[in-house]
Amino acid sequence: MTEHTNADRYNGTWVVLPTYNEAENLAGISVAILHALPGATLLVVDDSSPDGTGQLADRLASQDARVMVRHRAYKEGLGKAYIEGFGVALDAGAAYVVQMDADWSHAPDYLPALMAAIEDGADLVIGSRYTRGGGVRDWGFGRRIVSRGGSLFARIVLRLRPHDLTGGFKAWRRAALEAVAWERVHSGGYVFQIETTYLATRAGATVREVPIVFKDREVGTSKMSKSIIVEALMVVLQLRWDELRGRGPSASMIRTGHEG
Ligand SMILES: Nc1nc2c(ncn2[C@@H]2O[C@H](COP(=O)(O)OP(=O)(O)OP(=O)(O)O)[C@@H](O)[C@H]2O)c(=O)[nH]1
Ligand SMILES: [Mg+2]
Repeated sequence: MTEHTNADRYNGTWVVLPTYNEAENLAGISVAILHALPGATLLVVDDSSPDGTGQLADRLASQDARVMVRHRAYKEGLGKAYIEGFGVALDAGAAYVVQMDADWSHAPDYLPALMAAIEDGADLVIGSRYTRGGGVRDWGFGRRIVSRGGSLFARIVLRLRPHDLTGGFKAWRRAALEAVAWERVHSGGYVFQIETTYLATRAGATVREVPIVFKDREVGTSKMSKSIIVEALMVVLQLRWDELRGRGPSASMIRTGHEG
């Protein structure tokens, strides 16, 4: 049994944080993330935000060796940013990878709870609004219906167990990330979260939910739109359709061994 100093705790864990115009949130959220997971690496993936988030990230990186930055030339949506960030983390040897939003919707206080479930053997942990103890704050009726309805729809159509399939606060064991058939991902915003949990599940990952209370962004503007919702519904139906016609992802069981 090795002694952990607090500073080493969560060594090998990478937190991938995609940003687009989060200059008002980035400094604070970075401190909070590294306070929650002191030995972790924080990778900011910025799509050339016009508000200077990328330069701010560079400054943070120059002040703290745990912070890294990946600059992307164009805004290509959350999914693409995540795929690139996951690749960087895996190439660097990450044992665990966390994904979360930079707008304080995903409270960094929950990070140790997500990591505890991973350390307990889960391959993928979902910070879940729709499991006992979870919830949402500051959302109107419409947004609640869309989010809950979207999760329920995907859950039924794709026959998945988790209750929150649209949330983006997740922790991955390396083997689970490696098992996802990334070439099948449509890479959109909202639907990316459904697809990755679906693909991990079909690859044999053990998925667990940990309750979180989700807070709406206070700074910046919301990007939710009708077209995003329609895209999500269509993609979910397409995934099931492909499966029924024998064109689903191959059931490559992952062998994690839970060596942890
Ligand atoms: N790199 C990158 N990050 C993005 C992009 N779109 C969104 N993000 C980031 O992804 C995270 C989630 O995006 P949000 O805009 O909060 O999406 P949301 O939570 O569905 O919508 P609201 O919070 O209601 O605006 C935030 O950290 C954003 O800054 C993108 O195209 N590229
Ligand atoms: Mg948000």
